[in-house]
Amino acid sequence: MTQDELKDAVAAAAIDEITPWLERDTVLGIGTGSTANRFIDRLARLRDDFKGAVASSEASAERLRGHGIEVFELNSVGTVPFYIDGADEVNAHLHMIKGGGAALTREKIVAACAERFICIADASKKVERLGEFPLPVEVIPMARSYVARELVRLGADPVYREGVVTDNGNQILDCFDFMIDDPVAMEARINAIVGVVTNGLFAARGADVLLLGAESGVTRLI
Ligand code: ABF
Repeated sequence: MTQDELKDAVAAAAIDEITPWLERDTVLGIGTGSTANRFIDRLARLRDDFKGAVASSEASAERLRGHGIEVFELNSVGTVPFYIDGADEVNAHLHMIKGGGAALTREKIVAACAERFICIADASKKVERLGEFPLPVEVIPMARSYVARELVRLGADPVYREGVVTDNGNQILDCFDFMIDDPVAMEARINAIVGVVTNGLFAARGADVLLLGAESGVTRLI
């Protein structure tokens, strides 16, 4: 199977996971990226079975609307029963690195408001230790150099993602050569640097369910 077929398989598994719980007033939290896009495309077939969605990026919001799915502001919704999103890396504790698509802050906000976070990923994303994928950190533009120096003190090699402005008008530093032994502690430590909006470690609030696609089929990990 190709990586795209694996992404499609986990998107289908996520549809099966949520379908029994959909009600007319259900608003779903929807993530960003190519795996989430496949989920959105499949969700379109169920659009009359639920109320709508909150999206973690403008790109996903546009895709949802394109399928006739109503998109709501998170502030008008409160909590969502499910947040379905991909990841760049995920470990056995269902801690993740996310934000390769620069949507990490909105993803973390919607995840915080979700009763259940369903992570959908192909097997290439599963790792023993987080950090091979460069950890993204969203920063307030005027703080970029200061935050970069603080990240060096933590052992990272931060690189400015040039030309990228987040949906919140901020910038991204990607931390290379930064293997992470304690994701919960490191998430808090980076977030405590003045000028950091958030970082791509999703550990304090990890996933509740991981649907992992491999040649042998989709495995459900909790
Ligand atoms: C989002 O999309 C991100 O947090 C992560 O960066 C990315 C995963 O993308 P893909 O599904 O395209 O691999 O979920």
